[in-house]
Amino acid sequence: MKRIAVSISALFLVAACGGGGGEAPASDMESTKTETQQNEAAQEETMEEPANDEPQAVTLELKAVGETMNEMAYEPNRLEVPAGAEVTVNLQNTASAEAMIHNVVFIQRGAQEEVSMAGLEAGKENDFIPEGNENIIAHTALAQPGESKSVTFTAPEEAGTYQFICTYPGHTAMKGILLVK
Ligand SMILES: [Cu+2]
Repeated sequence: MKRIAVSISALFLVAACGGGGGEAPASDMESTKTETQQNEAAQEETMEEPANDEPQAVTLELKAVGETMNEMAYEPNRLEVPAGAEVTVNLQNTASAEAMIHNVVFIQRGAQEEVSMAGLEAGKENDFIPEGNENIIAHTALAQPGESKSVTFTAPEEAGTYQFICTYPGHTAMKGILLVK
């Protein structure tokens, strides 16, 4: 997104210089430049929302690994997606131990405790997902050992750091970072 703003600014500069003619006195050039810079600043602000760009589609593979509570983890524990992209995450539970049941829940940063507690209340019949929780961006269903579950969602428009967690009871050690760029 930054790149778009910069290239538009560059076009702007070229246009401003092209129209100025070679003969303009230095003071005029100076004022034109200042004006251009101001326009650039305004431009960047309005560029926050991408103009009718088609959303990018991204597919990511995520593994849940480990056979014990001590080993269990996401691989990788850091995912990166473009802001506003259409994201598909394939969660593959590689475990064979019975207790290794996992989901992946993408949440607002810092919301792990709240979402985990609410998930516990939601219970197994809801895959430990509290329906309608505003801290949840997206989630898969529970994946039994050896199973895979997918989820497709729109990445947040706001760039920044988000999290993903497993809401299966006792699995708070399973977490990762979702970086939205
Ligand atoms: Cu888990």
